[in-house]
Amino acid sequence: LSLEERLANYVVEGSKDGLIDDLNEALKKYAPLDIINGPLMKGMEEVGRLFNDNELIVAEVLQSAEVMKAAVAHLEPFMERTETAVKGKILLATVKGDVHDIGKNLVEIILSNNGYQVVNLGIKVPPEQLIAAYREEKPDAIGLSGLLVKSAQQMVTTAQDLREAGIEVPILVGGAALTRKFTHTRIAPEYNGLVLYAKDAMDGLDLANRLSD
Ligand code: B1M
Repeated sequence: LSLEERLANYVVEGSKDGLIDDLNEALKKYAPLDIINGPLMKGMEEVGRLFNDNELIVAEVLQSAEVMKAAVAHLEPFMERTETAVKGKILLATVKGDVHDIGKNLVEIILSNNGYQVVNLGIKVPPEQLIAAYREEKPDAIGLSGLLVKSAQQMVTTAQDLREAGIEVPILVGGAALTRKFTHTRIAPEYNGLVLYAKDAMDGLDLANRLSD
């Protein structure tokens, strides 16, 4: 197998045997983020497909998630970072009812490596908790992640609750269940501030930079 195929396979098989050596090998050729977005994401997509076809059980998907997390943790120190002063503070959360956090944590890494102070509230964060954290932290923006279809609807509810609490800072939304269209037609109308859709973590950084400029 090629190096790229092996990297995808670690994720699919949920195995860490040899992972670090191959990641180090890949770092000679690719930027850390390209390793994540390329072979590792390809593996995760395959996991999603197998899971969907009932060829994997949740416990196995969890193993795959562990491999992905270990890989991201290994690659993180090699990522580019800017030593600029804090560009802004961002509150980050996976929405209520949703446990998926690999994408959100990637967003945290990218933002914090690029001059943002990130307050990561974790997973299954209900609107009340977000509102309380907003009042305490006074962030410049709020980032919401969600991968389940029901999480897209939960973002609509969350936007409504934030609006009712008088919050108007920009909201950045992302995650597999979401589309730009859903963001603009369903979430944005429920909120008094900007609602921006990010297709991936780098896109999230671009949007945050545009807001802070
Ligand atoms: Co789940 N899961 N899962 N899962 N899981 C999906 C999402 C699913 C599509 C798999 C499938 O069936 N094909 C499916 C959703 C179906 C649907 O709603 N339509 C699904 C399901 C059904 C479930 C359960 C319900 C299964 C069950 O229990 N029967 C359950 C849900 C529990 C719950 O949330 N209440 C569940 C559980 C799990 C695990 C715990 C086993 C594990 C998560 C572990 C963890 O996160 N700690 C897991 C995993 C790993 C997946 C898949 C396979 C991979 C997700 C992932 O980590 N991708 C996923 C299938 C898939 O996506 N192919 C699947 C890698 C990650 C880097 O990508 O998070 O998409 P992602 O992030 C991307 C972008 O989306 C974006 O940037 C990242 C790339 O740079 N992004 C943002 C994300 N958030 C952003 C926020 C931003 C900006 C960009 O700004 C704020």
